[in-house]
Amino acid sequence: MAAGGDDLRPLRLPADSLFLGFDCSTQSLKATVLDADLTVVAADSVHFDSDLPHYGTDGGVLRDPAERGRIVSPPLMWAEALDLLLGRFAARADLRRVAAVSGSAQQHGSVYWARDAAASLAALDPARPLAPQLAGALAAPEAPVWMDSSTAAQCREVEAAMGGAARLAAVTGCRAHERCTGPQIRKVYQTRPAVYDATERVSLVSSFMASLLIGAYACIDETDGAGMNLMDISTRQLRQDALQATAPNLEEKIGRLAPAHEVPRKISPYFVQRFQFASSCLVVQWSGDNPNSLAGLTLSSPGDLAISLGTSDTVFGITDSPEPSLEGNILPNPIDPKTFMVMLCYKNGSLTREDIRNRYAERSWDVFNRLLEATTPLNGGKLGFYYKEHEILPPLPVGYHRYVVKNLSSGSLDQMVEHEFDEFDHPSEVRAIIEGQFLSMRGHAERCGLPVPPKRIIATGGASSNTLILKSMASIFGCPVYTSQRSGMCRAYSSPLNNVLVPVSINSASLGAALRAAHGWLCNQQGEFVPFSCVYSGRSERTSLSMKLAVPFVDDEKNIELLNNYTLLVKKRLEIEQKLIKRFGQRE
Ligand code: ADP
Ligand code: XUL
Repeated sequence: MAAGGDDLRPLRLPADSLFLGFDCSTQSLKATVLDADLTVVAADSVHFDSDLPHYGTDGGVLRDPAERGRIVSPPLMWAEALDLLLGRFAARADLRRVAAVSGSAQQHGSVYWARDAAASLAALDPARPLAPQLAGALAAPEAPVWMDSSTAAQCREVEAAMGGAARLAAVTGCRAHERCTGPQIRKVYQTRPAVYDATERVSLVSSFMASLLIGAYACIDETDGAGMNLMDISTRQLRQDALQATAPNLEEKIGRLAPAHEVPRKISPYFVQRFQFASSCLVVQWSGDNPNSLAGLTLSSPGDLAISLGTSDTVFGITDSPEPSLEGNILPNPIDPKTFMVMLCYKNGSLTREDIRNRYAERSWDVFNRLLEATTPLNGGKLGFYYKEHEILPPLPVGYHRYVVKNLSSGSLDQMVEHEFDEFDHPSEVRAIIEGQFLSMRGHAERCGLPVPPKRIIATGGASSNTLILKSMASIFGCPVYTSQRSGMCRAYSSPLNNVLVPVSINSASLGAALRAAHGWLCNQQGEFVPFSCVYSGRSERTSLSMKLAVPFVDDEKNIELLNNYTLLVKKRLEIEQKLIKRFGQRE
């Protein structure tokens, strides 16, 4: 077996093989295909709202008008998206070449399988689409997703039973956040006991999708499993006390947890017959979208910080000595069993930026960017706190709050004062949301022990295509910002187009899943775990994995002075957050 380290020579992947990675995120199902040289040869996506309008989702989710904060998605929509995307690939390419498949999915969401669902999964008819065959296999037609914030009562109960929020965070990797799967399951048990009783197995979105592919219940992987408040972060096993604090008979409903690199099974006959996969095609454990992004960005240096600007905004890095906190999440690193991933998650990401764009910038990113450029860094002390959704960090309900901070030039927090404001001029609103989000990320990242200032930031997610947004990120964090190649040309691999370059957009989570598929294939071939870098080492510069510098950071006098002023604004912002929590918040 190869030893660890970056100078590893890559292990050979079979010539002509392909590796398929999915990302079942909040708004879409995306897929990336890599060849044996790790070049992206195809990418595609199904957008839930527009491609599957019959599910009636908005941004991929359904909001319950009868219960504030209850946000769900239909699992059958994800199954139908899988069918649709594979149908498109099968029409263009020879899926027999796919040696392994893996995937990524939004974290925390829970799917409730009915009794005997395993039998339905094993007996799918390849002549018929997937979704209608699964309708009877679900104990509930809807899955609560990560955006749900209706479990505050269950969070308090679980924390109390586990000896408090800090202890729960120390043993499971995070306190009980509303989106965590344990409190979500407890709510189903308490409020819909018939659904809970009828449930044979609870899957996360990741293991639900893997179950479809293997035609049996797939294990929850240890990385995504850390977002449940049920797994011991040190032993990576379910904890009896946490299971008991959540719901009865839960252990059998969750099943065994497995490492992210485990190769559970071969692809099921349904996919072999319907889409012509080889029956030898391996299905590698699916995991969460943030862990897969970590893999796709090949994040391996503790000085690097990744910031994902998707539906949620997340900030993450790696460490070998994680410090549990009340704000962040600690997860096992999906590609290195010896280290951990530390992550912050914001619910007000892209959809809230879009709301400000729609209100103040004519619904256009071009206008938004023009307004951003028309304002100066620091925004004249204007600070915005925009919560279109009930926020996780800080825990605050829906509401927009605006302040103007005076005396920033005094250089002292004591002399700075703030005044509440109703609404800023349009350009200032635009700068206030962008600067506000990054000031918050910097302040909270520092409190969770993430590297601040980082050596560099690697930005990903939909909004990372906006260089002006990244420019603000670089000034506030005081470091250069890199992006993975978000888009580029790839060789078409269907026969009439062979070797013709076609444009694709590359998503880091599905790219990470495709790399994890290749890694799982190698682990299976070697009969043991091999370091993840064996997949890409020595060839990342030549492939779709290479990073490019999006915004440099020059540490001249002007930029350092600006950075120092941002440091003061970070402190002021955290102070105002505390005041807002006292006024509106529901938690300590
Ligand atoms: P997810 O994977 O969570 O479904 P994505 O990472 O695909 O989401 O990001 C989608 C978001 O990207 C959209 O909601 C949109 O607001 C944002 N986005 C796309 N282009 C831009 C842009 N030029 N500037 C800012 N945000 C953008
Ligand atoms: C992470 C989280 C979100 C989802 C959305 O804890 O809840 O980032 O994974 O994709």
